[in-house]
Amino acid sequence: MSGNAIANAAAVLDDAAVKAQAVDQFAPGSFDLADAYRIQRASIQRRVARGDGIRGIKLGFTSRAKMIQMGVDSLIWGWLTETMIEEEGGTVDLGRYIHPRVEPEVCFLTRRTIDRPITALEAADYVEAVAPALEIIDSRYRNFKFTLEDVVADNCSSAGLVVGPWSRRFEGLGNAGVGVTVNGRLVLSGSTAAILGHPLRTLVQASRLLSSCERSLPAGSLVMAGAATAAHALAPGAHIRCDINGLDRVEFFTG
Ligand code: OOG
Repeated sequence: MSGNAIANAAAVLDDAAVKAQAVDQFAPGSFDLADAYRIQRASIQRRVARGDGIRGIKLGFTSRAKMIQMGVDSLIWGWLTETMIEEEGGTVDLGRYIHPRVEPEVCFLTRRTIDRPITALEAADYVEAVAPALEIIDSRYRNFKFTLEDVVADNCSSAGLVVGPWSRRFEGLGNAGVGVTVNGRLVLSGSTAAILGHPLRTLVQASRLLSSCERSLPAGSLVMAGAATAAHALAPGAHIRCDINGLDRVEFFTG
């Protein structure tokens, strides 16, 4: 794909996000996965040029539940920026989203620069703290329908994130119960074991993915490990709360 075509596709997706207006999927076979990551990078550069800052990365499709819900079967990654961070306990204005969905996640704060592939044994040493988190995904494609290449180009549907209190309680993280309630009613439940068997493994995967495209992640970055369950559609006037056993809770309201 030419540099121009990459820039054009990035502009289409970035405009869709800014205007909160869905766009059509790209024609099948328009670009391959390597080009999809180039489009993703170009769209993030547009955000950065507007003054947004990179805060970390997210992994996607780290659980079977997510792969099945979206019909995609490869692990993907995208960027998290400053303006995506919503206030914990605050009200999220759904007006800036197209068709937002929420999913329960584990968020890591990194302690060391990740600049090479790391092993599972090393992963804990790269973590400063862990927090329960809620990701708000919002595909820029009409009807939330996409191919693997489409969703990668669209920065893996990254749109918002709400991060709960940080802690260093890693003991039960490999198999902690996860529950999401909407207005007090349980809508999603599962275990952190659904995330690659143990959420810490996402750091291993992240380090490999970053190395394969010659990128590194500075200490102090956020790493969202991917949803433990399928995603749930958001509507205004709701109180969303996620509890992860052994960690704290994280919540927000929708307006
Ligand atoms: C793509 C993003 C997947 C996750 O946690 O697995 C994702 C999507 O489902 O729109 O964020």
